[in-house]
Amino acid sequence: MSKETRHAEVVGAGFAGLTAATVLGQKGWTVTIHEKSAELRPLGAGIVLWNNSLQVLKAIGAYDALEPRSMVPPFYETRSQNMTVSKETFDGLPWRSMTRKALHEVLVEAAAKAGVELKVDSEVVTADPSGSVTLASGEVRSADLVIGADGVLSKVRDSIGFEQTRTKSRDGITRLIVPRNKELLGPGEWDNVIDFWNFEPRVLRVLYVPCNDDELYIALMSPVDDKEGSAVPINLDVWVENFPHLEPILTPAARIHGRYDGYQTNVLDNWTNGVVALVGDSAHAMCPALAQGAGCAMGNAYTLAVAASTSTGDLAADLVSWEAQERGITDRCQSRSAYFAETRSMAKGNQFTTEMLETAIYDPTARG
Ligand code: FAD
Ligand code: 3HM
Repeated sequence: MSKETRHAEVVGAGFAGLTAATVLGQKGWTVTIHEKSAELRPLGAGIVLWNNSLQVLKAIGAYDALEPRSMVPPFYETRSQNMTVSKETFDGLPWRSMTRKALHEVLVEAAAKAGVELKVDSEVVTADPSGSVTLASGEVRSADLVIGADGVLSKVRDSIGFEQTRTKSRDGITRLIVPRNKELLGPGEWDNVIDFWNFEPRVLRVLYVPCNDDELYIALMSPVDDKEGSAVPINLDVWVENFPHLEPILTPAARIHGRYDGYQTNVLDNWTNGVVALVGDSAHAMCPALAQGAGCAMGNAYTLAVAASTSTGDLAADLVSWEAQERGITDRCQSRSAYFAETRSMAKGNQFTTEMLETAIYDPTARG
């Protein structure tokens, strides 16, 4: 088949699916994305992106739209029992914070501009390694390439039977967007990301991430077996008792229902089978400590689409080579994030060493 006529079916309009589809569309493929939800919208609240995914956004032409909708906090500060233990700037390495809504909207815009067909209310129930997907409606659609970007509960992955090891952590988090309320918080460096860790009288953590002038992302971490700490809507008494200085942002947080997610790590034996490739949380769900789940999803989606587009012969073999190229850096990111989740050692501060920033520093677009 000539390059111009190649077609991809992409399952899932999250950060991974939208990135892969945009790159393929820009490279002349016809692309259809299937999104099972009735509307295009992101899961979750706020997000931090680093150099790796910011380079991807630049390469696909989506960065300029995101820049004014995001910010660069002056410091990534870590506090233990409200005492500052570190204030990191990563030696000038690019990073930005934003709402997931802003990131999702610029990616949807980029995909539409690249000519991608976006179908909502379109659930894929199975995929076949020879290059087809079956929808919940019963329709079967064929493609040169099928991308399973359908998240941690991937049906593409599970219908094909990829082998995986799933590890659950003892902690989890409730993520919410609330008003900045800076003036109510009193004097302080409230434009910083501030990672507030308490171990006494109980393990509770508030990750404070300003996203823009008006919106603040807060992630409230507690052990899975702490029923009060993990309750949604949040138990205001418990959180204010432990973080009294944060009352102005905890009070509005208690009015939102929210969702508590336990951390988990999924490691697959393979990310590809035939002309089906998995990317994002379907392939490599990870603990969020290094804030790289979406970063790896977008980086790997970009390189996957480039590898498929430059393939002139055996696409299945070229997908295997793509996995070999990206696997090491993603595996190491997964295990480092799992280590931080397990040991809770990010509370010590200064944890973003050069080694821990390996994925953040990586530029997936420099591969060609
Ligand atoms: P998803 O975002 O899950 O998207 C999958 C899409 O597929 C969804 O739209 C879904 O509706 C759709 N879908 C599912 N099944 C089907 C089907 N059968 N048919 C059709 N459509 C389907 N990462 C970062 O980089 N930085 C951070 O700061 C960060 N913070 C995080 C904080 C927490 C608490 C957690 C839990 C994760 C965090 N992550 C972060 C990780 C990041 O959110 C995920 O890795 C990322 O969203 C994965 O994107 P995805 O596109 O693979 O999957
Ligand atoms: C941005 C970010 N960083 C870390 C975590 C975590 O360790 O739970 C969550 C986040 O959203």
